[in-house]
Amino acid sequence: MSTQRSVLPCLCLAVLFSVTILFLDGFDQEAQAKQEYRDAFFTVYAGAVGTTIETVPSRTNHCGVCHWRFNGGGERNPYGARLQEVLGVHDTFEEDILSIQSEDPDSDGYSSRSEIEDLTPYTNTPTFPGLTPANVGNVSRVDVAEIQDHLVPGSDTIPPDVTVIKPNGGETSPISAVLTNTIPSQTGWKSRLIIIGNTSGKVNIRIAS
Ligand SMILES: [Ca+2]
Repeated sequence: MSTQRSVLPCLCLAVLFSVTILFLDGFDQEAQAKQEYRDAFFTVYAGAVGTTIETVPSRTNHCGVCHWRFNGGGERNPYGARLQEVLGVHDTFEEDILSIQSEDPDSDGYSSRSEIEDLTPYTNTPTFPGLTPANVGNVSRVDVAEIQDHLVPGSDTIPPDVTVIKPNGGETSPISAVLTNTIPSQTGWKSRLIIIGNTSGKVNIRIAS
């Protein structure tokens, strides 16, 4: 009896140890796989490295392209969920990623490729292909203020400051005359009426100044 009592705890510990090893091994494999997906994404979209969709001060080298939780793991956002559906379908992860880039999984009106690669005419791209103002409340482990301007492609909302150099007042010039402007962006703008004309007529242009 004494032998049985001493062997049983040993067996239990051995089983627990084996299960723990298997669990940790599985965890390591999952983490490695996710790192490979991340590496593949930023290989395909190398221009996005260093931008908000790749790293932010509150969570460097984050996993927010695919996961609600910016440190990775857990439920995926719409882009991550869609990518998960095609992972392994093609020969490489890069091809899996490219295969869905024309889709719009977060339904914000912009394809994932546009959100990630169209740097003009937008001023806030790359944007997250799986996040929108409507669902950004689901993210965690990140300072939302650092990402909220990079959810949907958009243009600069600060009107330009326009200085008209030619003509600069009173004189006439051909309608086809080219205005030379300096256009730094700043706040506190207002509209100004500028009249450009020749002997056959004139064109009124209202611009911001
Ligand atoms: Ca989108």
